[in-house]
Amino acid sequence: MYIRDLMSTSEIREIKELLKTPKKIVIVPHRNPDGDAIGSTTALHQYLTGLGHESVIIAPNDYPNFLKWIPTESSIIKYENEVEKAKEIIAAADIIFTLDFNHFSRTGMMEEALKEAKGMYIMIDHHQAPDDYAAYTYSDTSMSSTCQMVYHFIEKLDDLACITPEMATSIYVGIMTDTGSFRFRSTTSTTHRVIADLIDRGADNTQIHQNIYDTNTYSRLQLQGVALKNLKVLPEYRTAYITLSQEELDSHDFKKGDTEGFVNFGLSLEGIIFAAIFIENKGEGIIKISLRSKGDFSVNEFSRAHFSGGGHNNAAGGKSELSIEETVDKFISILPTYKTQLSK
Ligand SMILES: [Mn+2]
Repeated sequence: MYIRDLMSTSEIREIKELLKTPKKIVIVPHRNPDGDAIGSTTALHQYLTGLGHESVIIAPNDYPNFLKWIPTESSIIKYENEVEKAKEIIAAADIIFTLDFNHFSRTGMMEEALKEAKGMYIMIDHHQAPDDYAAYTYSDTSMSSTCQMVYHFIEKLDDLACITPEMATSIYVGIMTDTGSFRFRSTTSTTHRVIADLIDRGADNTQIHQNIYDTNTYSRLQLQGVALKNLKVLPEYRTAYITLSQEELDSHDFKKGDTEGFVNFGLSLEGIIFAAIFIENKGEGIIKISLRSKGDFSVNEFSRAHFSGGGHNNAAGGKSELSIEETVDKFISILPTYKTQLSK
């Protein structure tokens, strides 16, 4: 497998040429889309529509309510709900953009339809170890977000003037959510320059922040209380973890997205550099795991090695088919192997 980091100028020229005539385009985010996935797909969708293309976003499944105000998101087709219609659109596409993921398996049940598609693939993504299915791969793991890459993609095509206030809003959302509001290491001076330009182009930063973060419900706040009560600290490994059982979720009217950000509570403790959350999902028969770290400790490698997942150096996901207690026991039993790295 070959990995190419950035698009060459000749590739950009080819893509520009390709987009000169109207095309049937499908844009696909990963399963369980987050702010970056919805922000990047809607921004690209608006851009391509503006150029005169026939563009459709098809998401594998639904996403949380706090994202349901982003410009043009209401037009997104959810594959899970409209399989036949979505399959037809995918099969007829000339170009398929895949955003914020780099392996078909990240689209769940959509994988098959994507594998059978005849259209040309263009990948824009910042996750590690991209697959090689795309004719054009714009992969850069140093990027804060796919949204920032969509901005640079439009910049490379010399079309920044096409960015409307709505597109600026979409792009802003993904950069803000994927950087923990501009505080993660991936936030560079360039990220801030992009953000400044988006504000100049009409993104209302205060309103966007409110729309995403000031959407708590009483039951979610109560669930947050349970998570904090369950927080355990392992000072010798500078590690903290949280568990949430299905029962605890059920008694707090749990909805998709309610536990978003909970994993970071542990990381806010002084001296803690590794945080985990274990969330029971009886429906899928698994424990969903989120991992976060500060500094050099790679939760991507940790998850790949032990919890069949992956992601970025400082943020990764994983899963376990053991019970929640067994999963936590396994987690704790692995930590001594990493003692040197964790005590650095
Ligand atoms: Mn992302």
